[in-house]
Amino acid sequence: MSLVVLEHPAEHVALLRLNRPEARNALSPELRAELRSHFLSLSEERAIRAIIVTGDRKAFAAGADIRSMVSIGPAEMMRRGDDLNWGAIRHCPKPVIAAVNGYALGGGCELAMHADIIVAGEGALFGQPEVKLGIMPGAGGTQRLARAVGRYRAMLMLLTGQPITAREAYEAGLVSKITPDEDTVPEAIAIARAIAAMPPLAVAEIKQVLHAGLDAPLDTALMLERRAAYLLFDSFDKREAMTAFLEKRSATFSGT
Ligand code: DAK
Repeated sequence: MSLVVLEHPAEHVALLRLNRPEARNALSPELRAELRSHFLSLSEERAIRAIIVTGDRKAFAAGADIRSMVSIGPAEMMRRGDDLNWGAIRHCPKPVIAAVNGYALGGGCELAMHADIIVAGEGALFGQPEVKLGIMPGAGGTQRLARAVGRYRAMLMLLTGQPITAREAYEAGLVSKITPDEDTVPEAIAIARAIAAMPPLAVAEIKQVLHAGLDAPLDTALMLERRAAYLLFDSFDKREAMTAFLEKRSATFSGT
């Protein structure tokens, strides 16, 4: 049985469903390897224009698999090379949408924060409880969380291990949109379809520039933005989109 199930809920849209419900979708080494392999191939698949990651109603993911970590030391953790798994998601050029229901804890919260857009069900809980286990986040939990919600809210969550609700996460800027629990995945699919209908080169450039620019000095980031914007003027899709607007018809994009 696959630990990550690949579905195609709409044209140009891939959905990856974590499938370890009995362990609250804890991210075992095997599950991470499957997730990585899906991201590597979907990143290269031209027909795919948006990727959704989701879990089930009880858990998006309850974090790294504690059972697989309880008796290992730093050398074994390093040998596992987990950053290669995260890197496959981090470097994915397609927009990634996390559809979160239930627990998004530890590595699960970090997985959600690897996404470009987070849609959360009202009952979702986001937290970094690693401190309770005598460790700390190792996949961006201190850095991405602080960038998303600010250092003071992040510090509170990280040092107490207490989760926040979907509503609190939305108000803090960690969540893009809240939905009733049953609508989380349909909403993520609707967003993915809307993105998939956009010119792919423009989508890819916007994603790349937003991420790269956020951690660069403002002048450098603005230059990155201008360069990418100039580049898009060379695309077939830009000519098609503007011509279609002037001719009052809908555009057809080829990703060129
Ligand atoms: N790992 C392994 N098994 C887990 C799990 C996890 N993270 N979370 C839940 N499970 C398993 C439970 O052991 C239980 O298994 P059985 O006893 O049935 O065999 C089953 O899932 C159902 O769990 P519960 O009975 O506890 O279910 P509840 O609905 O009552 O509670 C819960 C759900 C998510 C609130 C609770 O299970 C929970 O607190 N889970 C642990 C959450 C957590 O502490 N997450 C953080 C894990 S550490 C690194 C540095 C750090 C890390 C990794 C790398 N580097 C240096 C690179 C670590 C990151 C983490 O994420």
